[in-house]
Amino acid sequence: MLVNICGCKLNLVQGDITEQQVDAIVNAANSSLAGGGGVDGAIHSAGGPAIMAETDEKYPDGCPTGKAVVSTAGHLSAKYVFHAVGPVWRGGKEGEPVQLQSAYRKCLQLAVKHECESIAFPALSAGAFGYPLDLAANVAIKTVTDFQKWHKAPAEVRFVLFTEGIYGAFARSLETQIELP
Ligand code: AR6
Repeated sequence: MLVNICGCKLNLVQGDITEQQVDAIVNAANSSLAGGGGVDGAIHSAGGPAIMAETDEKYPDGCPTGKAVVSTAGHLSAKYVFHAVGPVWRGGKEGEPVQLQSAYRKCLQLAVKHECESIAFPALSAGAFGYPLDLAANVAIKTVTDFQKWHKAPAEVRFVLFTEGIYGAFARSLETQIELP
């Protein structure tokens, strides 16, 4: 599903984020940048050890929740990996929506700073971190569309959703948040 937001593309696809041809791929990391399962495991496995070597050296204290840091993409075709730390879901009253919005925004800011035309996001926090899928999709879509409206960048934001169910949740959220032609 592809829509135009003030001249920028917002694209929803079902697939594996490590296979995307984009300038920056976003990792769903944890605050110690220690690696793990899900997207994190897939990115380190496909990208090779250069990614962890760089994050260990540059960010020995890790990355706080709601922030993101940049590294090489190793063997991946992207130029960069942005390691974003979304919140662990604790019921929704511990600041999770603001933290999730912030994690997306930091990545979008990094994309502008590093002159990335295209960036691919997974559904941050919606796996091991337990954020309810529909709520996570609403935050993700709202944050990206607001950013593209204000900054007219990045030229393409692609959400890469792992299953039909996750894709469906994002597609429903997008349909309700924007007026489709
Ligand atoms: N491509 C795209 N999406 C994927 C892929 C993939 N290859 N693999 C899983 N997903 P998660 P989180 C989906 O758990 O919730 C790790 O252990 C998945 O179905 O990767 O932010 C880290 O080290 C879900 O919809 O990230 C952290 O400790 C979404 O990506 C923790 O998990 C996010 O799931 C982060 O948890």
